[in-house]
This record gives sequence, C-alpha cells and structure tokens, in this order.
Amino acid sequence: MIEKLDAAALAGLAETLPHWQVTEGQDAIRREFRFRDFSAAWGFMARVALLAEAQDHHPDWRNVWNRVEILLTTHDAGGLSARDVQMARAIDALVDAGVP
Ligand code: H2B
Repeated sequence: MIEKLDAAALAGLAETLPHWQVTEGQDAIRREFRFRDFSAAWGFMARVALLAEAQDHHPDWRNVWNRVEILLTTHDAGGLSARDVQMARAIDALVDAGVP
C-alpha cells in the first residue's frame, strides 16, 4: 500500500510543483500543456507514456489537438502520493528540456 501525502507535503505542493494545481478534494494534481500542433502534442504524449511505463505510474489525460491535460493521482493510495510528485517532476523536466 502506498502512503498518501501528509498535510505538510500537500501544503508544500504549491512551492515544489508551481505549474501544477491541486484539484478540489486534493486527490489529484493537474497541469495543462499547449503545443504548436497535434503532432507536437502527440510527440510529448509518447515521451510521457515511456516515463509512465518506466515509473509504473500512469496519467489520466486528455488531448484536444494541440492541448494535453494531465491529471496525476495514485489509485493504489486513493489520493496523492510521492509517486505523483515524482511523475510531475519528470514531466516538467521533459518540457524544460524542450520536448518535443
Ligand atoms: N498509475 C497510477 N496513476 N496510480 C496507480 O496507483 C498505479 C498506476 N498503480 N499505474 C500501478 C500502475 C499498479 O496498478 C500496478 C499493478 O503496479
């Protein structure tokens, strides 16, 4: 069983993951990305899919042409866990590196 984030970690999320919003209910974090076009969005999604497989942690996501909305939550914990923070950081690092 994976532990949920404690109150202190939840309170610190705005600082540790400034691009991500905590959803109402505090059981997920969300970020929206915009790309040049569908091809760029899909390229990004392919990279995130590889990350998800490597971390065995998979996003809830939605793609509309050049937009990708990603929600991260830990089903096994019934809310947010350190695995979501780790995945969000890895996704941010991809974007910071200019992917796609
Ligand atoms: N992804 C997410 N987002 N949450 C999980 O709890 C989760 C997962 N659990 N990917 C993993 C897979 C689990 O179901 C497998 C069996 O390891």
